[in-house]
Amino acid sequence: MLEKINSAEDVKKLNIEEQNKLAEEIRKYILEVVSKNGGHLASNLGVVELTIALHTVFDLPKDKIVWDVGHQTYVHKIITGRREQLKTLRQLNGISGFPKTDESKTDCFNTGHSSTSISAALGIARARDIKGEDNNVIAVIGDGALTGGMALEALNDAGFSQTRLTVILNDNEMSISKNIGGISMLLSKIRTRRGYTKSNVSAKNIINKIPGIGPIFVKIVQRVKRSIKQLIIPKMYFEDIGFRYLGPVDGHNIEELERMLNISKKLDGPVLIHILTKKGKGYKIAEENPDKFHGTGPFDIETGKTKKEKSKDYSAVFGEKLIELAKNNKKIVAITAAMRDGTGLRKFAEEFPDRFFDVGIAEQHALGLAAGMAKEGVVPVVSIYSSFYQRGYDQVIHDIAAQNLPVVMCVDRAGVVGQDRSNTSRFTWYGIF
Ligand SMILES: Cc1ncc(C[n+]2csc(CCOP(=O)(O)OP(=O)(O)O)c2C)c(N)n1
Repeated sequence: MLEKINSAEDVKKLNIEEQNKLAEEIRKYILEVVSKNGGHLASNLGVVELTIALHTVFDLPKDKIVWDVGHQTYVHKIITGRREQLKTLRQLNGISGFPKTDESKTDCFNTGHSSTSISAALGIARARDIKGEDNNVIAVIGDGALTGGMALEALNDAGFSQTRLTVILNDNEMSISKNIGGISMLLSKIRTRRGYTKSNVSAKNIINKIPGIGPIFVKIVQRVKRSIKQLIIPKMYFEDIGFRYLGPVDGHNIEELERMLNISKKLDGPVLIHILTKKGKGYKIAEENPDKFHGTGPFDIETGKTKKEKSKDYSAVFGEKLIELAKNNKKIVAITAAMRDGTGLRKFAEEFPDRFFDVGIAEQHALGLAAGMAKEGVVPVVSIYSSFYQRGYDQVIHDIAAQNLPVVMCVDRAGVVGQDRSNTSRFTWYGIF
C-alpha cells in the first residue's frame, strides 16, 4: 500500500481499515530506514496515526502544520511525496530530518529548537486573519517541548487573544528522558482522571438499569458531579487560560483522532487537543527504551544493538570528572535542560540525586537558576549543547557575566555535529570559546 502513497490525496482516499494498514507499513519502513542510517526513531513511531489523521482532515499547503522541534516529521515527509528521499536521511546532501520550507510546500515553517511551534502558528493564524483568509493552522507540540518558556508564553497570548488555532499536545510522558516538572504533573493528573471517567461510565450504565429510580438517580449524580468537576478537573487549566480543551484522546486511534480534528475545525478560537501516545509505538525494543531510541545511530532491528558501539566521548569524560570533583566538594551541583544523558550527566544524577537539577527544556531558566545558586556560594555546573545555548544568551550576559558570578558553563557538542541538518548550525559557540 505504501508504494501507492505519493501525496496526501492518496491517504484521504483510504478507509479507516486501510489507513490502519498503512500505519503499520509506515512503521516498518521508518524502522528499516533508521536502522540503516540512524535518526529519530521513537518520536516518529509515536505519531504515525496522528500524521495520517492530520493529512486526512486538513489540506496542505493551504492549511498549515507547524511541527515543534520537527524531529517527528518522517511520517509527514513520507506522505507528502518524499518516501524514497527518506532513504537519504543523515547522508551527505540527503533529505533533512526536520521540516524545511525549501524542501516542500507542505513544510510551512522550519523548526529544530524546541518550543517554537505555538508562537509560529499563532503568527501564521494572525497573518491569515489580517489577510482575510480562512485556512486552518495547527501546532503539534510534545509534552517535553511544552516545558519550554516560549511555548508557555505563546499559550498565554493565544488563549487571551482568542485567535482561531489548533494546538495538538502529543503527550507520551517523555521528553528525551522522562518528562519532569509541574506541567508534566498536571498532564499526569488528567490521564488519571481519564481512568476515573471511564469507570464512571460503566457505573452509570449499571445504575441506569435499576427500574424506577435508576435514571433519576443518575441525573442527580451527574448534576453534582458537574459542579465538583469545575473545581477539581485539572484540564480546566487550559480552559482557564482561554483554550477549548478536547481530550484526552487515544493518539493511536485514527478514527477518534479524525473525529476530534474535525470538531476542532468547526470551533472558533484556540483549541487544544490532548492526545496520548506511546513513544516508540510498534517496535517493542524502542517502547521499552524510548530514551535510547529518541535519536539513534544505525542498529540491528532484531536485537536493538547499535552497530557501532560508541567509544568514550567528551561528554562521558566530563560526567566522570564532575563526579570525582563533586565527591570532594559538596557545593558542586549539576544542571541540565532536559539533556541528562546527552551531556553525560546520568551517572552524576544517580550518585547525587539531591545535587542534580533537570529543569526541562528551559535553557534560560537553567542559567538564571545557576546565577542564583552561585550568588549564594553554591558551585553550579551547567551543561548545554552549543546550539541550545542561544536560548540563554541574555542570562549568560545579564544574570551571570554582568554580575561576575562564578557559574561553570560547559558547552557540549561545541563543534560541527554532522548527523542532523537542522535549521541551526551546531557550531555557534565554537568561535566564542
Ligand atoms: C531549545 C532546545 N533544547 C533542547 C533540545 C533537544 N531536544 C530535542 S527533542 C527533545 C525532547 C522533546 O520532547 P517532546 O516535545 O515531548 O517530543 P517527543 O520526542 O517526546 O515526541 C529535546 C530535549 C531542542 N531541540 N531544543
